[in-house]
Formats: sequence, C-alpha cells, structure tokens
Amino acid sequence: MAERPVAIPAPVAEHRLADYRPPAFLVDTVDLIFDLDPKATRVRATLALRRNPAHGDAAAPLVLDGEDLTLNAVAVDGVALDAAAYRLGEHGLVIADLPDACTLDTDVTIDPAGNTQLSGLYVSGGDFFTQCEAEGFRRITFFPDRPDVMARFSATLVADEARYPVLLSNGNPVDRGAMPDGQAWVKWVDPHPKPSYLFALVAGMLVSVHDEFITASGRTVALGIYVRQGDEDKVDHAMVCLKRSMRWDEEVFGLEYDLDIFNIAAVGDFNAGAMENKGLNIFNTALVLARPDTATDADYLRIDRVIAHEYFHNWTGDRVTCRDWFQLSLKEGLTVFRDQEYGADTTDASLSRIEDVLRLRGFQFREDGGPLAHPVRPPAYRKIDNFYTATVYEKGAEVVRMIRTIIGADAFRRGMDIYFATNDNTAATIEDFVGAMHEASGYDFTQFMRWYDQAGTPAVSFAGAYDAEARRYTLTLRQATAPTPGQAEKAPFVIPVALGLIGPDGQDLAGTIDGETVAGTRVVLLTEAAQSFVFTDVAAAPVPSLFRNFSAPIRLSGYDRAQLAMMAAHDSDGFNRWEAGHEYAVQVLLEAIAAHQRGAGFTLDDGLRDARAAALDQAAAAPALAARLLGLPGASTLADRMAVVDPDAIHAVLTAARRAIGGALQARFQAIYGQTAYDGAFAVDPASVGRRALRNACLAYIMAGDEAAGIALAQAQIAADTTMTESLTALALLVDTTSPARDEALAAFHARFQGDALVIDKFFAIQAMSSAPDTLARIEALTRHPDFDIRNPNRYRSLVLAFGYRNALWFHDASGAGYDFVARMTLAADQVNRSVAARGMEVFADWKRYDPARQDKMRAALDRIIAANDLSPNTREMAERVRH
Ligand code: 0A1
Ligand code: ZN
Repeated sequence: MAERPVAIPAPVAEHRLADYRPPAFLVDTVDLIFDLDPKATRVRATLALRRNPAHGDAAAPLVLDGEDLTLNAVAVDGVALDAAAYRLGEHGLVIADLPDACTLDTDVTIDPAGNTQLSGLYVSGGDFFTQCEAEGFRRITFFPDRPDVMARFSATLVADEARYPVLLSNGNPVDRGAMPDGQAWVKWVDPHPKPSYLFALVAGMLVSVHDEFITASGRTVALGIYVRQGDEDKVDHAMVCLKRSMRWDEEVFGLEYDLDIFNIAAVGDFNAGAMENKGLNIFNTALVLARPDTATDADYLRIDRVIAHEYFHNWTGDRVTCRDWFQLSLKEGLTVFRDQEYGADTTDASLSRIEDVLRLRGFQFREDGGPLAHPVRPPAYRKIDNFYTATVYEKGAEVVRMIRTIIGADAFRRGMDIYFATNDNTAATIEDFVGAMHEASGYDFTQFMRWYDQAGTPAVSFAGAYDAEARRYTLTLRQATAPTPGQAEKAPFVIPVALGLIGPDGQDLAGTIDGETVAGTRVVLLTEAAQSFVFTDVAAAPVPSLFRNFSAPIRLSGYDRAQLAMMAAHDSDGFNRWEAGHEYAVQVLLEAIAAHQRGAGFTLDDGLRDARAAALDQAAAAPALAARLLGLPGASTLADRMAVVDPDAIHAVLTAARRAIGGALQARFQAIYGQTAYDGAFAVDPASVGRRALRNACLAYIMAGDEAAGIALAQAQIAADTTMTESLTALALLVDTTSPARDEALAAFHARFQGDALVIDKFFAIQAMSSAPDTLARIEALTRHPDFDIRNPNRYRSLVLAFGYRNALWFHDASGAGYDFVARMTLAADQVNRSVAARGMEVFADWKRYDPARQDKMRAALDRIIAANDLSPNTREMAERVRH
C-alpha cells in the first residue's frame, strides 16, 4: 500500500502567563443587534473603543478575535472601510492606524444550526442558546475576546415571534416591539460592565416558572427558570435552591444580588454543567430538572450545589472577574469553596466534607499524580478549554480553605470584604485576592503562594514519641512532593495541620504548645521538609488525629490498624472518624489484593465486618451516615494506592469482600431493608434521603450475599416505582448480572422513560458501568441504539466517559477492546465537538501505572489518536500531554 503523505498540523501557539500585556484598546460599550435565523444569523455590533494607556504602544493596531464569522461590512466612525484598510485572518480582524477613540461597526453572518461545537451561538432543540466562556464570544462577533476587556453591553434580539416568543439576554429588558413581517424584538441592557465571556442570549419556545426574592436591603428580584414545554413540573427544586443560595450569600458573606432580574435557562445540549452569565445563567438540563421519579437524590444534591455555584459567581466571577485565563482559579477555586461551604451549612457538614474529599481524591489527586498535572495557576496552555480541571476547581478550593484555616474565619471574612472593596468591577489576579487576605490578617503569604505555582500532591508522614516522665509528646511531620511535568524540584509547602491528641480512653487530650493549652482541635503549620512539634503537659501517650476535616490536600501515611480502629470508633472529628475507617478498609483490601495475586483465597477481615455491623447499629439514628460507613473504598481508590494497578485483582477482591460481608450480615441487611421501605412521601429531606441511601446499600449487600434474594428484591423495588433513587439502584444491580431479569428490566425502564432524555442518559450510563461479562459487546451495540447521538454531550458522556471513568474492569480489559472503544469514539466525537472529545483523553492519563501489556495497548490507542490527520487542537493537546 502506498504511503499517504501526512499533513503535519501547525502546532497551536502556547500562551504564557509571563507574556501578559494589557489590551491595546478598551471597549466602553458594545451594542449588539441579532437577526436570529438558524442557518444565517446576522450580528451587527457597535463598539465604543478607546486606546488603553496601560498597553504602552500608542500606535498599536486594534486586534479583534473572530472565528467562523462571515464579514459583511466594517466601518470606523460611520465610514465604511475598504478591504485594504484591515487584515482579515483565520483568527480575526486587525485594523491599523485608528484614532485614540472611535466607534467601530461590524456586520457579520454566522450559522448557529451548523455550530456543533456548542461554543458561541448555537441551536438546541430548535431554540437558540449561547456559551461564551472561555473563548466563544469570538464565534459571535469580532471582539477583543479576553476577560480584562470589560464593557457595558446591550443586545437587541430580533426573531420570528411565533417560533421564538421568549427572547432573553443579560440585565433588564428596556424596550420591545413588533414588526410587520411577524418578527418581534426585545432590547436588553446590562448596567454592569462585564467581559465578553459572560454574554448570553436565549431565544425560543420556552416555558417559564417565576418566583421572587426580597434581598436583605428590601429590593425585590424577579426570578425565572426557562425550560422546554413539558419540563415545567421539574423546576421546583432548582427554584428552592436558588432562593436558599441567595439568602446564604447574604448571611454568610454579606453579598446581595445586584440586578432586578435573575434568570436561568436550561438547555439539553451543553458542553459543561452550567454557566454564570450575568443575570442569565445557562444550565445543562441535567443540573436543573428534577422530579423524584426521574432524578436521584444524588442529582438533587448536585443541582443544589451547581445552582449555588453559578449564583455565587455573580460576585466571585462576574463583579470581580479574572484578568486572564491563567487566573481561572481566582473565580473557580473560590466559588467551589463557597459552594462547598454552602453544602456544609445546609446539609450535614461531615458528610458533605466526606463527599467533597472523595471527589478531590478521585479526580484531582489522580490528575496531580500523572502527566496532566499542572499548578492551580498553570504557567502556559494551548487551549484554555482543556484547563477547566479538577486542579483549577477542586484543588483551588482547597487552597482557599487553607487560607481560611491559617488566618481564621474572622480574618478571612474581612479579607473577602477587602477583596470586593478593592477589586469590584475589575479583572483581578490571584495576587489581588491573596493581597486582600494579607491585609486582613497580616500573615505573610510568600511561601504559601507555592500552592498556586507548584503542582503535585505532597506526601506527609508522621512519627510520635511520648515521654511519660516529662509528660511530653513530640510529633514529627515530614513532607515531600514528587516531580511533575516541567517541575523536577519542589520546595516545601505551607501545610496547615488541624490536629487533636486522642487519649487511651478515646477522648481528646489536652496539650500545651507555644504556651497555649488546647484540648480539642488546634492548627499547626508545617512549613519545612521535616519539623517537630513538642506538646507538654500531655497526660498519656496519645494517638494524633491529623488533618481533621481534611485541613490540607495532602496524602497522609503512617497509621497502623489499631490506631485506625481506635480513631474510627472515637475521634471527635466526624470527618476523621470516617477517614480512619476508610483507611482501615483500604489497607485490608490492598492486603487481600496482594494475597489474591499470590493465588491465595479471600478471607474476610473481622474488623472490616465489625465496622459494617457497627454502622448498622446506627442505622435508625443516622441513616445517611450509616449508608456512607457501610460502603467499601472504590476501585479507583484502591488503584490509586497500587504500584502497578491490577484491575482484575481489584474487582475480584471487591466482589469477594461484598459477598463475604453480604453473607455474614445477610439477616441484618434484610431486616433493615424491610424497615426502610418507601413510606408514601416523595420528600427529598435529609431523613428520607438517608433512608433511601441505607436501603440501597442494604440491597447491594443482600444481592452480593444471596443473588437470588437480591434479584427478587430488586425487581420488586423497581415494580414499586417509588423514586428514581430506588429504581435506578435496583436496575444497576440487575445490570451487573446476566440473569434474564436484566434485559426485562432494561426494556421496561426504557419503555417507561422513553422521551425523557435525562433518564435515557441513565439507561446508557448504568450499562456502560456494568461489570457483567458481556459489557464490551453491549456498549458497542449501544452506539447503534436509535437513542445514541454523538452530538449530544450528555449522551456521549453517559456512554463513553461513564465507561472510561467508571468501569475500570472493562475499560482495562486485557484484550485492549475497551481502549479501542474509547479511542474510536473520541475520533468520531472530535469531528463534531472538540471540547467534549478532548475530555476523553483523561481516561488514559494513568497509563504508565499499568502492566507492560496494558501500557502497550493504551499507548497504541493514544498513538492512533495523535496520528489522525484532522485531529482538533484541543484533543491533540490532551492526547500529546497524556502520551508524553
Ligand atoms: N464557568 C463555568 C464552567 C464552564 C466553563 C466552560 C464552559 O464551556 C466550555 C461552560 C461552563 C462554571 O464554573 O460553572
Ligand atoms: Zn464556576
């Protein structure tokens, strides 16, 4: 076969933080007119431009970003420019020799219906939506599309009145009218200056649910949630969450909403979760719509968090935005921290922290330990869309939390006030934020800044020595951080260690350090590679309870099983009580995995069983906590702790452990299952959620211990048709089996929920995550299912990414078929939506942690992707970084 010449794609230029330069021109106002038409929307923009003295070159040309735009006309101060007066390139428009202030008019045509990237203005279900973060506005009109250009926007939307009765944008509607040809228009004005990435418009045949919120200072805010017809009975929860978030931000941070209108619109085709556009948040339907029969309790919680997150961005993101995209964590880390605090305050604080930490470890620690590791503030990127990562979001939130732990809650709150007072209506940097915290506390953050600039998860170990005669306890802590790409050497971090000393009776022991005697939790700072802390007046040899409430994003090692069992039973810190039991289980299971690899059989550790029995003792008093304590560490947690990951051994041991516990405690699981039956109320309050979580945990163990009994109960649970939480767990358990009940239940589920896209996503996801032996063949078949649509990100994620992320057993099948599946799907998706396709590369990120045969197969899959001629720059960047 003849060799085809391979076109070498031009490398995408790297953007560097060190190269930051203020924009040459500022935009005071931008007035937009949209003539909305799916195939050809005309966008006219009028920009009031002014040279920016801070740029430094008073003769610099105007550089406007633009992508996939057809230019019809351009004029300066009302005079049309001929083609010689500007340069039009693939990336935008350059105009030289402009006066210091002028008005620029552009007229472009775009194709929203052909926009499968879902960035810029696009059509979903026949309606119009926008997504402009990070660089989508340039796909709407020519503009300096960078967050440090903040302008006052107006938008006039013109559309066919019958097809697009709802016309929304940022701010307030100030005028509207009808035209003779069946067209109508609405003009929106946003009084707040904002960067282009916060622009939004929605136009379509949507129905809305309205409510209002009275702010602390007594202003009335009109709230609206816009959804497709038929979904209006699924927005009550989102509205409750929105009002709760608005109140919480007033009470906790003194932050009031600043417009008269707050709207949310839901869209079924969306690249991410949701978007904080000023006054008009746009949400993935998956994060708005909920009814007890269609959404699980986990969905309800997630919706609550994301509604809060986007609302909180109004201050941390919109009022104070980012100077450049390197500062992304300035808004994201801080806003995740705020939504975590909201979650802790409005639900159970310990459980909420446990879930957040599990998420951090599952995604961020994994990222930080492999080829995609990058600092919370990355120094360089090719495609910014690839940096909406767990590190920028979740680790960024931990960094904010550590600041609060170090300076204390009162100083932190003062620092927030200073941050807003100093940076309101500006595009700020991480230094501005940390500077405000310094001003509030006097704390010197110089060394602390390493958390923003050094990647990698510090490993912390400890050793304690007790001198009974001197009543002195010496705790020695050590930290070390492994090299990450581009950073071979790591300097020590400032690590806040919240700790307590537990005495032989399980109670917190008093101890004196730095002249201060504390009996409960105190914070010490580990700032060096190794450091000793001496406590005096300590009455007995303590067990140190370290990193209470997970006070720093580190990996801690050093506890033995006896210490863990003691802490699991007695630690006064709710998080560490769970953590100790979890770590105990991890250690026991890792040992069982090693035994399995040697060919030995599985024996159930008494402590592992007794801890589950103890959890059942708490079932009536604290059902949600009991459910959490009944669980076992997941496959990815165990993988994370192995030198060479063995997915088959992990699966074998987890299956054996569940079976052994299910067998040993079968009668108790059955009894509690019987006591937690549906009580006729559809409430999503903590007690009901806890009851359902407990019931589902019991069902899983019943199934593991006695498959026939489990199948019968699962079938009955589905037939009872109570809540999605109960139906879906029962279905997922059946889908893990090969019993005939599986296909019957799947078919019935599909028939029952046909037409409800979010539930059909679940139908795909539970099959993608199945451990049943025929999973690979079945997911191949699902790509040909009439409901599979590669252009819909939710559907793609529920099949391909659910498989890659959440099905270690079959993704890592020794045949390599799982890798091949994800590689093929990535290449197909890359043709329609590069930002969604690029994400899929993350599932290969830890390829070097597997055995040589699997490594070869994963490397080959990556090489096939990289070799594709027409690969997008997004997917290329990710594949190349992973392959490295
Ligand atoms: N700022 C949003 C996240 C977001 C980022 C990019 C998007 O499109 C590619 C969409 C949303 C948030 O933090 O919620
Ligand atoms: Zn965010």
